[in-house]
Amino acid sequence: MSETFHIQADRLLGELHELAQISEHPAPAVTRILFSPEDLAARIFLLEKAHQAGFSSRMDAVGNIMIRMAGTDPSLTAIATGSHTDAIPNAGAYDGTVGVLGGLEAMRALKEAGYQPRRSIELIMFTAEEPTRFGLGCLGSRLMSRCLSADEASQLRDADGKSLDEWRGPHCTGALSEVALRENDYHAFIELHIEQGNLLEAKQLDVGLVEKIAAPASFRLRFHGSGGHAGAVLMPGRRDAFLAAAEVALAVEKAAIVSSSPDTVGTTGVIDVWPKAINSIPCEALLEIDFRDTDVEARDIAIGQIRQAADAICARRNVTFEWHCIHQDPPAICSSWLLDELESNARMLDLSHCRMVSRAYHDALFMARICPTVMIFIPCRNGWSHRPDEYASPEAISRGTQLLAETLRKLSQ
Ligand code: HGY
Ligand code: MN
Ligand code: MN
Repeated sequence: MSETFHIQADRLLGELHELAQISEHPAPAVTRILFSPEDLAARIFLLEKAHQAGFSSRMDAVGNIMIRMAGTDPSLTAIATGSHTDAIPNAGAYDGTVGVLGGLEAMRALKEAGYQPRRSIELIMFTAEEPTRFGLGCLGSRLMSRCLSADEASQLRDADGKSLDEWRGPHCTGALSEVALRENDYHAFIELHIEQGNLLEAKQLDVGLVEKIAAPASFRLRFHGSGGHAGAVLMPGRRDAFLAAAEVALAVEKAAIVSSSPDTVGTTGVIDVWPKAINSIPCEALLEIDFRDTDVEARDIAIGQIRQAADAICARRNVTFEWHCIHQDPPAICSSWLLDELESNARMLDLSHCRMVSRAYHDALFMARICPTVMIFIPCRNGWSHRPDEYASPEAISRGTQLLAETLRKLSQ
């Protein structure tokens, strides 16, 4: 294929490396929590690169950043691409950033090749794809797609009780209600992302074309027992809140293992106890549970089993608990015509590929509610992600970016 544009892999890899240094924790770990100094610095980093390339930018009331390569026909809706730059504690350098900086590189390469789109091309850096600050992931894309109302967003509080409005106040202007987009405000949305699994590496394929994004759910459980002196209170009759929580965490694992679907996964990633004293029986305990499947029926049956197990465990232990659903989302089915488009471009670029599911969630899960959406996956070493040794090769990143650029070029003509 004659090169109609040139992806400058060195420039892209250099920027990924530069961005990875903007972190609350020392390299190779990457930590960038919503509206932290590191998150704000990453936003400035991206905007500087975008403005250097001659693109315009705007930011909405929750901090979603839109970077635009203007098209010649303003009556046409834009083609969008994008992902996130925020990162959970002790994460890696490629989750989300490949989609943001790869999208920027795709737009720059097209511009430098003298390409003039009819439809504008818009790169979106979504606010808070990770759930770390408020316990809810995809905050920016949920508000955009109206899966979260402005009122619900305003009620969010972080672990210290600080609200979203307090956090966004110094950095964003406007009402949260203005973030919502209308159906088909975008012609299509394409997200480039590392696979965060090892299928592509195992099959030695260049790219994955995502046809379905798993249905994520998460819950917060608070347990109430009675405390007491670790030495003086004999075992019979104890109401140990932590041990009830511990049994429920094992019930989460069991429900995922016995599920009829091989894609059911359950994780208890957050646990806390009070008063957290070695010689005091825990009177309170907290669990935060992440539970998913590509099959939403199988997921919800398993969640029902966890609920029943929690009722039985707490009744037996004479402990009470509250079950708070943080979110329980349906899966996203990606656009068939966009998948066909990606497939023909992958063939034309001689990229080996397969159609696959995404077990991680992404902003694409919510963009799919408001416009035709698809994802491009690239392989990452051993499928590792959300850990400092997360790694995608320069070749993989460059190939994924090339497919994205070609697809953006074709769709914006
Ligand atoms: O948890 C996820 O699937 C995403 O990485 N936030
Ligand atoms: Mn992630
Ligand atoms: Mn991600």
